[in-house]
Formats: sequence, C-alpha cells, structure tokens
Amino acid sequence: MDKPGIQEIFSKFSDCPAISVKPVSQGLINTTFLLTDQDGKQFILQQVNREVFPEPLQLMQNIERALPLLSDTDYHALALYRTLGDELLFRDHHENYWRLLSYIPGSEAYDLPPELKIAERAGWLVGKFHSLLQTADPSEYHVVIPDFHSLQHRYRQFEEALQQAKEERLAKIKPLLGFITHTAAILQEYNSDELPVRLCHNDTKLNNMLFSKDEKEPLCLIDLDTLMPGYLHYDLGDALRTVVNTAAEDEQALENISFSKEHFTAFIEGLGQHPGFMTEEEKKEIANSVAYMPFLHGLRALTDYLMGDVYYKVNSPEQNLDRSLSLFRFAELALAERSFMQGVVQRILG
Ligand code: GN1
Ligand code: MG
Repeated sequence: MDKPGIQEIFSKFSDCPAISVKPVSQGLINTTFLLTDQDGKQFILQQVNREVFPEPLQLMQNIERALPLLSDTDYHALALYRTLGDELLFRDHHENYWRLLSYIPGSEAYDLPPELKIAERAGWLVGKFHSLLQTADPSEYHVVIPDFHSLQHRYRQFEEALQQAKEERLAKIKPLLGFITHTAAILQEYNSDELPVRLCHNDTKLNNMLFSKDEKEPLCLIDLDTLMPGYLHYDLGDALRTVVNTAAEDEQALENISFSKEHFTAFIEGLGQHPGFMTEEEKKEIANSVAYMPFLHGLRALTDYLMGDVYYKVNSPEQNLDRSLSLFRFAELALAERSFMQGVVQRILG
C-alpha cells in the first residue's frame, strides 16, 4: 500500500498526522509499518493477515486482556491504541483489518544472539513473561489457531499436502520422507500428557524479543498474535531453537548450522532466575522441545512448499523448502544433544 493510504489509515486512530512511514519487512505473516507522527511519537501499524487469522477481533481481545498483566519494573509494557471510534481494529474498504501498537524507542531485536549474554537474557525474558502470566486463566482466552503446535495435526496436514502436491515439488521432497517419518515418531513419543495448560506466546523466536540498544537488556516480548492456551515447552523450545542455533532458520549452507552448548546453558541460567514457576514435568520436556519446535516449523514450511506457498510470504520459490531443510537439520542436531540438555536442566533447574 502507498504512503498516503497508510497515513489515512493512521488518521482513523489519531488526530496527529503521520509524517514518516517505513515498511518493516520482518515477519512472514502480517504487513507492518513503522510510523512517526508530527509530535515525534512512533507507532507500529499492522495489517492483520486474514487468511492466517480468520477471527482478528478474537486475537485483539486476547492481547487486550493480557496486556495489563504484562508490565513490571523490569518488563516494558506495550500499548494498544483503539480507533477514534473506540474499536480495537479498523476495517478498510478492502475488508482488511488494521491495528495500532506502541513502538519502543531505543529498542532492537536480533535474528541471532550477537553475544552470549543475550542467550542468558533471553532465558530470563521468557521466564519473566511466564511468571507475569501465571495468574492468567488460559480458558478465558480464544484459541486463535486451533492445534497450532500439535505435531499430530501438522503431520496430518503434511500428509494431505503430499496428496495434493505438484509432481515437481513432490520429487524434490521425496528424499526427506524417511527422516520425517522417523523423527515425527520419536518426537510424538516424548510428548507428556501431564503438562499444565498455560497462557503462552506461541512465537517466542529470538527476533520477537526486544532489547535496549544501549545496555542490551531485555525489554519485553512482541508479536502477541498467537497468545493463547498452550504448553510452556512450546515457548521454551521456540526461543531455544533460535538462541542455540548458530545460523538463521532459513540458512541454506547447512554446514553453518550448529548447536551451541554454551548458549543452551546460558539460556537455562537466565530461565533459572525465576525459580519455582515450572513443574517437574515441564522441566523434563525442555530437552525435547528444542528438537520438537524446529521440526514442527520445518514440517509446516514443507507443507506450505507442497501446497504452492500459500501460507508464508516467500522471497524465492524455494524459500519454504530451504527453511524446512535448515530447521530439520537443527532438529536433528538438537535430538543428538538430548542427554547433554537434560544434564544442564537438572543441574541448574534442579
Ligand atoms: C510466522 O510472521 P511471524 O514471523 O511472526 C509463524 C510462526 C513461525 C514463524 C517463522 C501465525 O511468524 O509460527 O515460527 O513465522 N506464525 C504463524 O519464523 O504462523
Ligand atoms: Mg508471529
């Protein structure tokens, strides 16, 4: 959308005109802009992806309900702005839904941890987020995407995609089938059924964590779209896969992908600074989750590849395939480090 279009949408939320509009390219789902208004105040204006989130109002209600809990002296609160007509979303004449959030000046996010301290601080931040949400009742929140992190569900979708895929793409993924069936079976087996349901973020990759630019201290988690009931290990595994992997999730040179034991240990040390909020079963699940989450994301990317790239935004025809190869490689490495991880968890979290 052009700048005047964006400025007009902003005017539905504020009387003060926007003087600068910058597209933010990060994120595979929503369309995002960074705006500065005449008073120098900055905002995040986002178009919510209707294909992915068919009930955008439910997602906004979840965020609005959780935000008052997500604030503390050491946790930066995010603000949600309603439209001038007091709505959570503005609907434009193309039936697109827009929302406005605060932007935290002096903040930054990382695709990879720039230093070891960030791994430790990331563990602290995810622990802080969950400590703050401990009093939330998950049943009061809408399930915005059912079975979002269920491997069983994602495996079924993958099988359906195999039936519908074009021959050319099918041929490319055939060599992966053995690995997929084998790994899915291992990971399903690990799944415990004694885990408490919590209100989870469900997209805790490192670049959804904000840090202060100057001191590199954690501020808060952003991108609360998938805030809904889930299991703690979804959030721990998703954060860990991006903190412990030495390469990006779509790295094409598979030899650059490795598992950093140092980063894993640092993350658990940070997490351990919030004692007592995790159950024994949840602690036991951590080592599995570091393989579970990247495998599940790899399977989702591959399913989308087979379906013809209908879900994720892609920059190249093979991007979904590249992402799945990369995520599978990391899942494989994480599986091989399970006993190392269990040892660290036991030593630090007890
Ligand atoms: C999607 O758009 P973004 O980057 O926030 C996806 C996550 C994946 C992520 C991969 C609703 O999130 O599950 O981990 O891409 N979100 C949804 O980077 O599908
Ligand atoms: Mg997201």
